Amino acid sequence: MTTRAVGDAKIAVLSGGVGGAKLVLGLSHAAAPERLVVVANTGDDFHHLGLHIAPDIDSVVYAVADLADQERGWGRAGETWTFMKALAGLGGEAWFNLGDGDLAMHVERTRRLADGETLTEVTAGLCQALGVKIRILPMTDDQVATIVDTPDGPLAFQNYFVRDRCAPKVTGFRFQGIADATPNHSLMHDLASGEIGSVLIAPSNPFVSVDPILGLPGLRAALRSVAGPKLAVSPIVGGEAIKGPAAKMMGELGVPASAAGVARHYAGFIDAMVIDTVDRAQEAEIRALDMEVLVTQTVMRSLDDRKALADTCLEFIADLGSR
Ligand code: FO1
Repeated sequence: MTTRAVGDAKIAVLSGGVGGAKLVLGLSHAAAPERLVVVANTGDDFHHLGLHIAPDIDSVVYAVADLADQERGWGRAGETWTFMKALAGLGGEAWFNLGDGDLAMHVERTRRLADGETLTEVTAGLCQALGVKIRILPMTDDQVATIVDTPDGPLAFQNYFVRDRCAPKVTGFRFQGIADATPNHSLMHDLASGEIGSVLIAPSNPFVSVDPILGLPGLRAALRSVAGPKLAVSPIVGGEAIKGPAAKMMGELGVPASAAGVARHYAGFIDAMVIDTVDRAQEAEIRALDMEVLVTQTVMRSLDDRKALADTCLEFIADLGSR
């Protein structure tokens, strides 16, 4: 096994959709493409209208390809909705919005999968077509489906998230198929050969975006054994999620919706947290979990914010690695 200096080695970035995609875009400006190995959650993937939809992969790909709709946080900018309107007019299932340009992504992904390519190969092909140079890997090529448990029974993730607008109370999560799934082969190869020098958990939902990745058999241990720093950027700022239901979920699960609550969730796996300046008061509580803490501006409104947070994370990784 070769072990490179942390400052040169690859970084495994664990990411969900919206928040994670913003940081990945910043990182794509701040680091050489060959240093980044983005591992995208596929627990949100589902089959809909005969298509394989992979929302978190696409959010990251669109962000880096500069195609993302910044307002919505998902799908493409400048979309048209002819297909959706026609589908609704036929009385079809129109609760999940597929823009015309976005639709092409799902049609092409589904075709390639049916032709026998793995999701890793399909994603690499789509990235190449869109000029994305960093490696974006699905967490697994196998099917894993996030199930949201509620007092009224289980819900498939997109039914909970989009159809029911995250309204049902959450009592827990399950990741169907995870016990039989194999973590991404290319990632496992890089981990086994010592190519990965650090692990960065993007500001994504800990329960439904990051836990499915860490729950894949053997992956948590393989990531934990990376020699360099393991850190997370808190997706909770001032008690709220920047976007999405993370804070609501934490409240319903009886976990404090705070940066410290996120740190506690990852305790024993990570060595350091990046938290926002508004959460400075939680620094001591997080340090008591045996973690280093970096307090900085983490809210990414502009491209400059994304690049600045990426630069800060890279400097923190180099600093932690040199101690
Ligand atoms: N999110 C919504 O809130 N409403 C939608 O209609 C919707 C459509 C959609 C289509 C493609 C895609 O890649 C993502 C889409 N999302 C939509 C977002 C998606 O449900 C979430 O980003 C993730 O699954 C949570 O990370």
